[in-house]
Amino acid sequence: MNPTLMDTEIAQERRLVTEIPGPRSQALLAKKTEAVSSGVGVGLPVFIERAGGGVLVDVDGNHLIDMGSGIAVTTVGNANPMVADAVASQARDLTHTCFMVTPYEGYVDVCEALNRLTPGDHAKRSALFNSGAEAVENAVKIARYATKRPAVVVLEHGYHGRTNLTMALTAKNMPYKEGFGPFAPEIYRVPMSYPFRDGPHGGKEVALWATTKIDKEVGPHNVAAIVVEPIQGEGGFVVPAPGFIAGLAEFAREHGIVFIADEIQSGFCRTGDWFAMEHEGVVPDMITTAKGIAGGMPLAAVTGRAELMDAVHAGGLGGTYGGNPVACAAGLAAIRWMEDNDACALARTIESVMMPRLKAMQENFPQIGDIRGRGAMLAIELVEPGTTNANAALAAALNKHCHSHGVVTLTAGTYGNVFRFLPPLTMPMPLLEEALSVLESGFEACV
Ligand code: PLZ
Repeated sequence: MNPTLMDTEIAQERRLVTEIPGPRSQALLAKKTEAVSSGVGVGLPVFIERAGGGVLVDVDGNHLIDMGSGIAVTTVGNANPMVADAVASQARDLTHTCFMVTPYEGYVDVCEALNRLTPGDHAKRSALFNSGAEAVENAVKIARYATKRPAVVVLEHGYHGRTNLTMALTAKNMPYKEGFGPFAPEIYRVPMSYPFRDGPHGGKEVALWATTKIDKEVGPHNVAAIVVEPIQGEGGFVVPAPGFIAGLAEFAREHGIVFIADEIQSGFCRTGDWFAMEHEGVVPDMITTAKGIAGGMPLAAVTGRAELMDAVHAGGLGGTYGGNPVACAAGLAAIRWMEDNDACALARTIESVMMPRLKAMQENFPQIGDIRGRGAMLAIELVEPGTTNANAALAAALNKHCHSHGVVTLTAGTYGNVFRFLPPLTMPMPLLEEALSVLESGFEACV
């Protein structure tokens, strides 16, 4: 492995020195309960102090294997030294001006990098924001402005954020939407290709169901944008069947609808390509990015066709912190790291180690109904053997087992029965193997 990948002083091992959570984490959890809104939950209540490579170190000194990257954020590794140096140096020079008041070069450099790296060789422009949800909101604003149309089409199982508009775009009620309505109007949800659950119906056929619904129930001339995740994130790493994304994109093109790829979770080398859309052979009109873009600093973007991005009146887009100089410096460093270290190849190596292990587990444990994803964005869907009936209880039990054995794992999916893997690309292979062994012992213990 390239030595820069392992540029951390943290011992790359799973080491449990207390129960999980340990006494100091438990004390902090009690403090959290008193200070933090209970609406903000935590998946695994160990308080983290340091992290790097493939390891999170908690306040009790436990070393945990990180199979989540803070939900696909620390793709270049946590506290990546290139990112940390760029952040420190930028923070000493300048922390903020507000780009809309007096600009600075880092913002422009991030936009140039995005215009260069995102799919398509057409003229592009970008605008920067703070969070994924904010990027999606702005993509919709721009599409509505440019098309002068109100409607937005999204997919079953999709996730786009927690703000009012993006909650409306998000499919799943609990925990994202319950009690938080009323939601923004003019959002229409159409079928998503879900190969594990679609029986004989292929991507083109499901795309036809979706476009027919738009045709009959919305009217394509009313639709500003179709927003899709090329691989769904929170929805359970659903990889649509071939032809589905292309079918929707073709329909969008025919009807002057802006085709928006939400690559907030799947982007920046996560799937073994810079962007998951490349695998579909589709060039979106607009793409939203966040998470992996800046190694943990809050940065998000909309990148799109110049004529769309330049349609909005000056002053129509912005925000106090969007494209903050420190976040931009982190983004540029993270992008440089991904280019220097061939991050896409690292993601593919992770897939090549994980896939055979997961397939071998499936032989022994028929509760694994489906294995899917690409690169370092992989998941297993858990079912009652021989059926597609969701087994959310097993997902929860496995998650608990992994947590108590020092592996930070995440679940996902509309039915809560998907176990997903998002390791940082700096994960040492022996640790990856060990995390899989813990999972395997979880199956042995739980089924
Ligand atoms: N679009 C595709 O995956 C964020 C959500 C975690 P923000 N996914 C993690 C949670 O429970 O809040 C996400 C995404 C896709 C948009 C978003 C929203 O990004 O940065 O969380 O706003």
